[in-house]
Amino acid sequence: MDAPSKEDEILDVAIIGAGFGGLAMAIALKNAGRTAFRVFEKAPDLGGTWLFNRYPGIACDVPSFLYSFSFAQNANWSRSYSPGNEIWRYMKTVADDYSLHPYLRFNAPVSRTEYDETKRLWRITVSTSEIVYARAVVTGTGALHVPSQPDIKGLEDFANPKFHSAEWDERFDPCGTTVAVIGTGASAIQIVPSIAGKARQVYLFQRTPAWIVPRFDRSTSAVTKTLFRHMPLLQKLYRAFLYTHMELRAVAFTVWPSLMKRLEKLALAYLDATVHDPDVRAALTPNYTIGCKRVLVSDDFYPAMNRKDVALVTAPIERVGRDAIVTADGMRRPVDAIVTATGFRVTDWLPGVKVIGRAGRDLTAEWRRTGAARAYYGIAAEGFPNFFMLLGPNTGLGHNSIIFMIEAQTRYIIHCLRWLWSGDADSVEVRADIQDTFTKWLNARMKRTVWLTGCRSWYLNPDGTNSTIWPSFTLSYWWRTRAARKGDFVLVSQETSSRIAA
Ligand code: N01
Repeated sequence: MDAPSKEDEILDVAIIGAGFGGLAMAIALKNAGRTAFRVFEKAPDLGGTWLFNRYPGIACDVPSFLYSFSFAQNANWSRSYSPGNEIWRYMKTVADDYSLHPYLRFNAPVSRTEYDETKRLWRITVSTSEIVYARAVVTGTGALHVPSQPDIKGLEDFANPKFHSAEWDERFDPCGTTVAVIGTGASAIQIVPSIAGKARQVYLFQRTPAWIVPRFDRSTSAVTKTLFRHMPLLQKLYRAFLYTHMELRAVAFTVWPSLMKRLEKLALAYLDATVHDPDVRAALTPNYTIGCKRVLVSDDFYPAMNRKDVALVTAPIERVGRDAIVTADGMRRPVDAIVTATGFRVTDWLPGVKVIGRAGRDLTAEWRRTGAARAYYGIAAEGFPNFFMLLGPNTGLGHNSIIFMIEAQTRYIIHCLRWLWSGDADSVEVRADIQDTFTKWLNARMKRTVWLTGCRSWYLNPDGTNSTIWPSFTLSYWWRTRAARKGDFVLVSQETSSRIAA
């Protein structure tokens, strides 16, 4: 049971991506007693976001005791918000504990997956020419990994080191240098305090100020670790407390954004108490509803802004010279390195993978044409049988741990796959009318949320619609996806060879 199938067999499931999603799916398959699956990962190792993002100061903005699998809890988190490298090592340990390595294929980018309606199989192109067949495909490609580079005149010709936050050049030593950081999102506010004091000068180029609340990060005491190791129930209770605490925020995010005013007051009080210079304080004060962009958590970003060797630049960047940045006010600042902490191409779904479903339909091309990615609970799309997504459209979160969503999705997908395994069907595809009804509900629900209160954010498509965030409580997502309903799908069996609504 524990050995994977031979390479030339038809796979039960091909998983794309070995981040949190891909690992969770692999474990769910193993738990279901399936072994004929593979995880195809383009990188040389597992970890996804936590493999790629290696910049100084990286940590998750969700507490570690919650940002981890419910079934693989770790009593040894070093801090409430443990560093990125520790999260990556946790993922490696989970993969070891569940003996996933025989199922993982690294340096194996999937470039295309096409549904063969006659064979009812997915034909998957790995690298450029290897072909693999699978009955089902599950994508765990994540959203936050294709760097979004700013379109700034001259940036290409900058002669000194320059790199995106997610492509941190580990050979670069900031000591004694002048570093420009462009952007003030979650990545930038971790990078700036980490290099401040080492660099001779840091210039932080801000386009829009972020709402920032204190993180209250602290190291986990030896006593806590011992208690959690010996009393796992206690750790579960703590996790439940963290979950509930974060989940309650969904009331303000998704039902009554006006409740955000209280959080705004707290954030402003924190800004006032921490940043000394009134001009810098004013420049760091956002003018949109808190939560509209991701709320950032940090204990050391505002204190770093008090340093003499850290300067906030709010004048728009006009151009980059060979060794300097020139702003619209005519100022030229010579810099030794530029870090573009400018986010990710979040709304370019399934980057690098062409997904061709029934009748030659191209999933991402359709999404681009309609202006927004849509899928049933972000998991299944009409026209794409036996194809499932982890963290697909509208399943991102602004208020809680994404791993909760991943676990709900793997459970749902296993439900659907069981119809294939039991012989009830050879193909399973969400019904078009069910997906439409869901999309209408989602759009109506979204209107009430804080994400549509008027700001520019990576949550939104160019037309201002939101196809990234789940517009409600995670508890409601869990409840709605606790079991897949056959009635929501078209199940096709080989015997009849006809498409029948179950
Ligand atoms: O990216 P972002 P990020 N000129 O898109 C600015 C997760 N994450 O990598 O706001 C000048 O948030 C842009 O300005 P504006 C987390 O979910 C988590 O920081 O568009 N500036 C913005 O300030 C997070 O939300 C963690 O006006 C330009 C910044 O760049 C998500 O990843 C750590 C510009 C981009 O901010 C993305 O975070 C890291 C331009 N041309 C990431 N273009 C943790 O868990 C963009 N900007 C800790």
